[in-house]
Amino acid sequence: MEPGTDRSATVEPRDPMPDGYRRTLVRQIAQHAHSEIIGMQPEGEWIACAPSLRRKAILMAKVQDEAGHGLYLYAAAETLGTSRDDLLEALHTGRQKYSSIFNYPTLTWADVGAIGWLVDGAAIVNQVPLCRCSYGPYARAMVRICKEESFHQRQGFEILHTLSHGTPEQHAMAQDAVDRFWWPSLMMFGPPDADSPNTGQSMAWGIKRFTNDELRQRFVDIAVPQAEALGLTLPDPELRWDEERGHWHFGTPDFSELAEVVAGRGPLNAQRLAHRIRAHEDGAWVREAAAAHAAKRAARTPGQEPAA
Ligand code: BYC
Repeated sequence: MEPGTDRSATVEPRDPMPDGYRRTLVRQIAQHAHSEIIGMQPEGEWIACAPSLRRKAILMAKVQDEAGHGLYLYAAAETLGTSRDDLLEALHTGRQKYSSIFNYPTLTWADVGAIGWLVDGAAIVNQVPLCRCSYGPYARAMVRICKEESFHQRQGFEILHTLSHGTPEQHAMAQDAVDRFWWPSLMMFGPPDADSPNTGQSMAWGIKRFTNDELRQRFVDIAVPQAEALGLTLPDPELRWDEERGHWHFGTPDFSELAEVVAGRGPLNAQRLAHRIRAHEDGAWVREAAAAHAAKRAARTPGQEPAA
């Protein structure tokens, strides 16, 4: 049966599946995994400068969660017959992408709040439907990830709420962060439906459950009242309640900027990738030690093959 035809059944790793379905899943899950680990960088930079011990502990836990999400997702991609080494090689050589949002700088502490509120908020809207994705291992990974993302979103909201209700300088800092992260957050949902080459087939296969524009609208509808609760404004002069549609009308993101960032020409693309490659090289000794340890254990356990 073609994947996605029976909405209640999942496709499992050993089931037969069309090559294109497998390729699309590897592309999307790998891109998702890469986003999680590259996404550790913009916030990780603020761990040492967090304004209190409590904030530091919370941020460390969040950044560590992102590493965990990367792990679940690489493991899900591996069930499709690819290897972690191949996926990382594809990231490091630019053959596979990661989310555009992580190519923007985090200039102030308020940016950590804006990432939690807007970026994790957008991620939740995108990822909750993926819990019902037709590929079982991806859907199951998303369930746990979404639970953790909710905590991330709340902590971002709380940082911004505190700043927004603090001194005038703190309020201005929160507003500036939201002004910079609003449009890039809307771009996380991808190009408009009319220019999205993959959406139609991915929806037919039950990988995506909603289009890019549908999810973008859902995100705006959730964010507008939350911005009001924060005492902050969103930088879109076109924003207005559309009585007829029952949705917030919003302006068009600059999709040429999204195309530039996705093509590798965003503000920090080169820096993010260079940092990732350096971290991978610095971690070589850990991978070697882990492999040697596994081989030693396997040699001691009769019937078990040493790890490659
Ligand atoms: N950035 O046909 P389309 C997180 C690419 S991490 C970069 O609509 P599709 C978090 C797209 O790949 C959040 N590239 O594609 C972590 C395609 O190129 P290729 C990450 C983008 O796949 C740490 C081309 O443009 N979430 O939560 O149907 C801290 C045409 O697009 C982007 C996921 O990865 C973009 N924004 O739909 C905090 C979710 N948009 O591959 C938070 C899973 C589009 O054909 N992914 N492209 O050369 C998805 O849901 C889908 O892949 C997308 C794109 C909606 C992103």
